[in-house]
Amino acid sequence: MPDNSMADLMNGRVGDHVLVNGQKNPRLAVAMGAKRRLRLYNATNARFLRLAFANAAMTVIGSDGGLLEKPEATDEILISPAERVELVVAFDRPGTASLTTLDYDRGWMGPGRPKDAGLTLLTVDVSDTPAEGVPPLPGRLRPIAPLGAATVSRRLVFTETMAMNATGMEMGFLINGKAFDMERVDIVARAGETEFWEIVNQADMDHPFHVHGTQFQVIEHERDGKISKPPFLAWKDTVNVARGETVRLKLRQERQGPRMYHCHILEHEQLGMMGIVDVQA
Ligand SMILES: [Cu+2]
Repeated sequence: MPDNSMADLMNGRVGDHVLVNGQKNPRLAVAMGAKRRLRLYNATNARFLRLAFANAAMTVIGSDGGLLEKPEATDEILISPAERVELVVAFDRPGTASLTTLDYDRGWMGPGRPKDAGLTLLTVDVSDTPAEGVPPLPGRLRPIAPLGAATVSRRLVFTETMAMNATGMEMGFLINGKAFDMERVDIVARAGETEFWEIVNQADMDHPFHVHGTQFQVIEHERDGKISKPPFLAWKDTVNVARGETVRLKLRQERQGPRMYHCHILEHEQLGMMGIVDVQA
């Protein structure tokens, strides 16, 4: 494997191909009218996947933390590195259906921005023999109780730094002005307490924020003064914080002990964008 280039260090290493279960554009055969439950996990290091299904209908049924309250039909989904989404895809038209990528600008720095659009990740051959006994999706999947009032508010500000040193340009990715330190506890939290976290991305590129030990509920996104709410309540442990965006969420840690929160792009985390939360009794 060649060493990371400067573009890899800045953007996170993207690689040359997107594979599905280790294969390049694998094929699946289904009968017309069949439904398939697909659990998508963006296990790439640094590739943002904005996905559509040509010739098939997608319904989101789950997120990072399991089922939603009810199925939600959608035309496209964005999954940042480490995010998951669970779909039911209906193949109602004979012919070829394919999972493809759309363009997404995550604030690529420098030259060499990969072509994100027009990749075919999975091809499905839909026969003209109708499928039999396909059950409808249930209207309700499970209840999700909203996390109640928070007793603590925290603000995490993401920034980037660039400096010249003897060997060239050096990037830094910081949270509240600090690079990660294994010996430093950044946040002390109480087990069982609901907290409000505001993740402010003042950097020039998107950062998928991930926290260990629990699942959170995104309350809202704010960008250019415009506030938007997520289309549905969901449990998540990773959320993309777009450049210039603020994401507000609620979370509760139940298990005691120290653990990490970080940007899920490996190079960003290695270059500083990580902190330690210590959960105490
Ligand atoms: Cu990042």
